[in-house]
Amino acid sequence: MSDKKKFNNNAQLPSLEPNERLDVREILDGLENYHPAKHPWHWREGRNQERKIGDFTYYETSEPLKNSVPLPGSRGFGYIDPQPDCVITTEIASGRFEDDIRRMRMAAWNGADHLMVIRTAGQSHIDALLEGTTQGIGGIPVTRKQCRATRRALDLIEEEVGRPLNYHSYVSGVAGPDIAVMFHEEGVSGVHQDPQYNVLYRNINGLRSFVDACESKAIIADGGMLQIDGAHNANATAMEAWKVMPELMVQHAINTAFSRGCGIKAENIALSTVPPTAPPAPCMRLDLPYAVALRDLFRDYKMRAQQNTKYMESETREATVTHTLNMMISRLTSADIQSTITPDEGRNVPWHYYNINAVNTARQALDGMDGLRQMVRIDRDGPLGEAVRELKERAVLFMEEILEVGGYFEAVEKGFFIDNGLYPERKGDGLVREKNGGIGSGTVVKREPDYFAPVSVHYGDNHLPEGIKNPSDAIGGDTFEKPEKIIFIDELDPEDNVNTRIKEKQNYFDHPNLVRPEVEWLADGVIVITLMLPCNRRRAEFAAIEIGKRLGLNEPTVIHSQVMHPSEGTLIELKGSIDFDIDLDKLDIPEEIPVLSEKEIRDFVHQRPVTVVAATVGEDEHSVGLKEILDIKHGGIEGFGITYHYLGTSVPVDQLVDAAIETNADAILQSTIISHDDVHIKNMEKLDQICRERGVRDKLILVCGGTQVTNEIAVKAGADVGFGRGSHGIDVASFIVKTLQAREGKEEKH
Ligand code: Z98
Repeated sequence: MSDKKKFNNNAQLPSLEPNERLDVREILDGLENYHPAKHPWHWREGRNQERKIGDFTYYETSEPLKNSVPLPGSRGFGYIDPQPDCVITTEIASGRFEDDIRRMRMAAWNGADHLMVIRTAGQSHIDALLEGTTQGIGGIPVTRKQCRATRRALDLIEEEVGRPLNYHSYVSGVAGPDIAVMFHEEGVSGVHQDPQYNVLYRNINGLRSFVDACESKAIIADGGMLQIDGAHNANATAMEAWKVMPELMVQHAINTAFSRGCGIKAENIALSTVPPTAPPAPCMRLDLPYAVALRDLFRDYKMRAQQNTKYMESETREATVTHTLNMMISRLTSADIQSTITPDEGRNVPWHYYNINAVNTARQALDGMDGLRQMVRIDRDGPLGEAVRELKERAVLFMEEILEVGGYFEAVEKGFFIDNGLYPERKGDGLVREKNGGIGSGTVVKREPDYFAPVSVHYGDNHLPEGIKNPSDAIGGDTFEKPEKIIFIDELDPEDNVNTRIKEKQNYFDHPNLVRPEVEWLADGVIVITLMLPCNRRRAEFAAIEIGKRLGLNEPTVIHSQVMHPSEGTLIELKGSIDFDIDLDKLDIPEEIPVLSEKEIRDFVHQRPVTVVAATVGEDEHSVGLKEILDIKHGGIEGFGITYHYLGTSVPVDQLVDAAIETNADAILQSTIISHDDVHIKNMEKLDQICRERGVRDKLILVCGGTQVTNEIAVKAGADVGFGRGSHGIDVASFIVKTLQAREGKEEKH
């Protein structure tokens, strides 16, 4: 019996329906009896093999998803969705776990399989587990209930997308080991754990941190979780991040060696690496040697390449370019995990749809660079080899000096770390942490000679009392072995919990037809508008706020402004919120005509040539709309191999029909751009009527278009289909092909 079946007892939920929102109430129902299976880290399946997807051969992909949202450009390739070989991470931080899980579902559909939740500000300083589902700031308070609910939701989501999902959070702070135990119990697959992080960034006593880390790491090892270290934080913290490259290597070395000593297997240890620079710095020349040097020194370990956010301002375009350059390095040096963060830190708001965009930037760039290393080789003979050697030397010298001064704690006390000098140069501006100072100093107690802990996973000496074989036998099995022994504490705060939040949003739960835009939380009402104002930046920002007020937005705030020219123009992105709902049931939504992929259309036309005649009819001299539908240059039907005869403008309807008969056409494309006195309707009726009179109505497909044409109007007037504003060649080509397929398929059967 699999672990999953054994522990899921009666708490199995029905599968998710792609066309229904995930209902957190179902996830919470019976949660106290739900025990997630152990979820060791999962790498994507089917890597390192050639794979044929659509018309192409790929070399760096993994198994496809069962359900996904393909990249928009896939339309040109038959909606293929190659999944890169590396795990893709998204970081999620709404502050409410019930909204986090909806983001996770979206991210999973867009190709993420590493869902990392950020913890609420300050949780590192709390010396015990938190309980309940309180709201957080910049992340969620990580608690058992929230973890269990998230894992339960992910169990459903992974079934929906057809790929296991790694759930990840942080084992740091003074409650580190408690959190590690809880994560093991609740099926967490990946964690950040690095005692140096506590020391440097959370000012937790060094000795306490390293002792705690031993216990945490033993538990992480037993859970088969993947561990990510914290070296990249030096990069994010240092003023001149590219100067701390040798130090980063030293930090990686300390945590990897320490983790191995605590029992974590090398394949479950990932280095957290970030390219240290970004444009306009000549980043490739600095970042590539760094990535190569890391792989030289840490061959046995996995590489988690994190998106560089240090130089990110509020412009998403800029962030996307930096991210893409980062992925060039990931492809050239082979990353095991590609991390993405919402490219929005500069706006200081968790815009979750940008989270998804970051995941898509990864999927797109990695797919696009598939197999790059077959054609491009790292040239170690030139400046790259030189830079790699130099970096490694600097790192080794740094480590030697740590040993010379008496070890890690002494080095930290002397301010060796986060110094902005390129080692061996020192600027003297490093972080100083006293050996005996910091939170939790003096709290480490030496174990008694007969120390005994009745648990199945433990670090260090454990003296078994006589007659006991396994330590946990002393208590009849521990919570790792008997999850039913876990004490589930529900809500401690009567006000601040998921139930009160659900009640506040009750209307949206009861009526899924009611929608309000959202960014962070369900129906928060937040929207963004883009404006170009012909003035300087400062005045544009104030003008934009005034525009927001007049539009009736609540709290209009400028989240991005970009100078196009000091006086000609400033581009502004303005956020604000609205407080009305749209009732989807009250909208008059015309039926959507599903469109075939470009490939399907081309393949059909290749087998069975298609000819059409086209014209703007009546007194109408406008040709632009129809040309867009026809010409190859504008994505018109010609591009799919369809032959067209264009008769021009102001063509009488009967001439169009004659031409169709003469050329033995399959379809007529009739356009009326300018219409008064319903002439567009009259033209369509006339077309149908003439075709009937000439006995060709059943043979010809009548396609009518124009600015005032809708499908409903056209069909009512006797056409087969109508295309209005915003229609493209593919819409028309798809309709023609589908109609021919339906007709000719039927004929064959007869
Ligand atoms: C990341 N975007 O790495 P608090 N431990 C380590 C960390 O790196 C972090 C934490 C703990 C980054 C996120 N990293 C930043 C080694 C955070 C978090 O104390 O809860 O913030 O710990 O994915």
